[in-house]
Amino acid sequence: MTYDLIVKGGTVVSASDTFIADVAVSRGKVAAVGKITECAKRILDAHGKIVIPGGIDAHTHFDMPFMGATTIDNFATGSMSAVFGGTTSIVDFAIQTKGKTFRHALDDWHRRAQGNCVVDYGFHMIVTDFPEKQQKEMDKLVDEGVSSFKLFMAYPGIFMSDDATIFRALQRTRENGGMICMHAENGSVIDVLIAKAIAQGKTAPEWHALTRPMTAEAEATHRAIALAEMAGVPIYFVHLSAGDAMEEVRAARGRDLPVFAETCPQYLYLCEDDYRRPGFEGAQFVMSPPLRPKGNSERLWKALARNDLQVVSTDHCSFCMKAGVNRPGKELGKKDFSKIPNGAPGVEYRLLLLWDAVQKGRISENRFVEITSTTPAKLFGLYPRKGHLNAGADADIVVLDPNKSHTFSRKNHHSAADYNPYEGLTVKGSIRDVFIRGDAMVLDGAWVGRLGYGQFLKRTARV
Ligand code: DUC
Ligand code: ZN
Ligand code: ZN
Repeated sequence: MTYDLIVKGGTVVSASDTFIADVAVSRGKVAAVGKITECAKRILDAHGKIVIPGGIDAHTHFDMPFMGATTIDNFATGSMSAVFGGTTSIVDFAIQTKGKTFRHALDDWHRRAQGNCVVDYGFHMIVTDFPEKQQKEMDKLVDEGVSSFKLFMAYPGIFMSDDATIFRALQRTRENGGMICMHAENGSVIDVLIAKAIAQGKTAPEWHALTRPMTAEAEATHRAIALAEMAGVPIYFVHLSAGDAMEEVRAARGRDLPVFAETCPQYLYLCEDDYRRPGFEGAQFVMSPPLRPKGNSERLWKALARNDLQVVSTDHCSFCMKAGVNRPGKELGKKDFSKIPNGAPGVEYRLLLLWDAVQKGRISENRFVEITSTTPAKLFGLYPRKGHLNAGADADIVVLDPNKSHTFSRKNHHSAADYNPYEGLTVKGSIRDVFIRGDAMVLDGAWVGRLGYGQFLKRTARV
């Protein structure tokens, strides 16, 4: 037997175990894990290195039009950024245009991704309109592998759905096995607070945070849990930022409700003070929900360790600070924080930021794999194809060098964004090699892959 690849002698970390082993790959799949004595076309030495399943980022926005701007990262640059950060699969958000079908949006997003995306990709569908005919279309999408749907309780007039619409969508997933992903912030209250702040001349970036209080997130989280409970279905909260919202999730899970939530590295590593950086620099961090006051992140770290939060995704949504040709940037909101396009880059930094948390003893190495790969695979219909390195899984393999440091900077990241939210931060750990379905994309930190290599992931419905 000659394998295509053996990753030799690394410390293999799974969601449950850590052990030294060889990983053999044949025809794009993990063929065996253990002491492997057979030959291979390629042997990669991984002694002293960490070998993990490729990261799965269940929350990216590549090529996203929003608030009068479009993200600088399309599926080519966004996925390059992902793969250099050890993420081998993403689930991005297609956006339904009001009055149009899901199909229309899906075709559009397939066009954006196909031939460009390096990593394997699936889609969630952002629901902006949900009349009777869309309900039937929702069932079809689930059958086609687009099995999750994002609804917004924020952004009135753009994305926001009322409670009746949310409840109808939740009820439908009881029939079709889809999962509702919720952006939980009370958008109506936030709009009142924004209007008041602007009328009082409070226009600087920090007012983005001050007009989107924690309670607005906690209230919406509580309400959405109640709606899901009445519909009798699971619910998943995206980009949970506030400790108070986390407590709502925790309480619901304590009542054995199928409630799940992700947080994002920005809510763990940055805080509200970052909005007060000199000049307009704070605009880098304008995203929704906003960064929270110092001390909040400690609550999220504890919740992650306790499994009150289950996933860390990034909400990568990379608007540039400076405008480019035909491409407005965050400067749109120089005189009014509410016009700053919401979002920041993140897909490339997630694994190393969280590996740093392993070094600091915040989470175990197994929990690190669980929240970055195994659980997102399970919740979003990618398991057992992805999310682990047992025989039969896709050979999405990341080799991490735990002894080499990495300094985050816009000068070395692969996103096209003109800033890095973690500029200058050094962590212990570096992504050395990345394979997707057995093919090398990054070797020794250098690009060896092919643009457009990524395949569409037809995801399964909930079981
Ligand atoms: N939040 C952001 O910051 N950007 C895109 C959409 C969202 O919900
Ligand atoms: Zn959102
Ligand atoms: Zn998002």
